[in-house]
Amino acid sequence: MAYKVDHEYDYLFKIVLIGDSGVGKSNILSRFTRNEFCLESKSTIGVEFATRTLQVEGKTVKAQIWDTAGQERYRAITSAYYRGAVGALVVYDLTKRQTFENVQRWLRELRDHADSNIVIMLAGNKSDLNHLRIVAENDAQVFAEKEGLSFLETSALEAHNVEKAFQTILLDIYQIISRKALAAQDGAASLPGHGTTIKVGEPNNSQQQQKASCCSS
Ligand SMILES: Nc1nc2c(ncn2[C@@H]2O[C@H](COP(=O)(O)OP(=O)(O)O)[C@@H](O)[C@H]2O)c(=O)[nH]1
Ligand SMILES: [Mg+2]
Repeated sequence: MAYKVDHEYDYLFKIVLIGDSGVGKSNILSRFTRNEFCLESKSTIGVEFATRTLQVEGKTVKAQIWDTAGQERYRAITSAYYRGAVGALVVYDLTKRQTFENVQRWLRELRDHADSNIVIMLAGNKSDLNHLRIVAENDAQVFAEKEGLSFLETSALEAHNVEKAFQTILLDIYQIISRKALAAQDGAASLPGHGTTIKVGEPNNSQQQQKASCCSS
């Protein structure tokens, strides 16, 4: 979803985290939204989404980031997860070749379920484990360029590039929305008496609660 409101933020952007189980999605989320990291692996953390509000090009943007809560293990991510998403971070583990191979599958999933204009970024996580690296940075970079995605290597553990990954996605989304708003204004100017309607994705009507979070138990 991406729509303008009057009060505490200018825009609300839904971003989904996808990728194989164990690649670090939940820790990327907790690093970005709470500056926390969990060493022990927990398959189901129970967070549906977490939010963080930040400035993008002088606008207040609320990023609402959805985590899979373990469904990716069973390949049972529902289309509701993708509904209204304007950004996606596709994560693999650079110490596990299979998680990189599976990125293709996740991109297909996005093509099937998400809006065709969704902004996608590829993240090779666990860059702190360079001595265990299997996926070369250049291979991923070449793949990302071929697929038209932006790309970064991240470490949720060391808080490396996590902020930058989300900032990049949010800026890309913001620029798309600004262009659409401009185009809508131009269109409205040539239609006297018609107001300007900007619709990008769907507004979020469901006020879902955040549940128990990692590291709090
Ligand atoms: N070394 C290292 N371990 C990480 C990193 N991110 C996550 N992990 C570990 O990888 C495991 C899986 O992480 P998790 O966030 O639950 O992955 P998810 O299944 O994709 O949500 C956990 O043991 C984390 O501590 C990272 O950047 N570096
Ligand atoms: Mg998880």
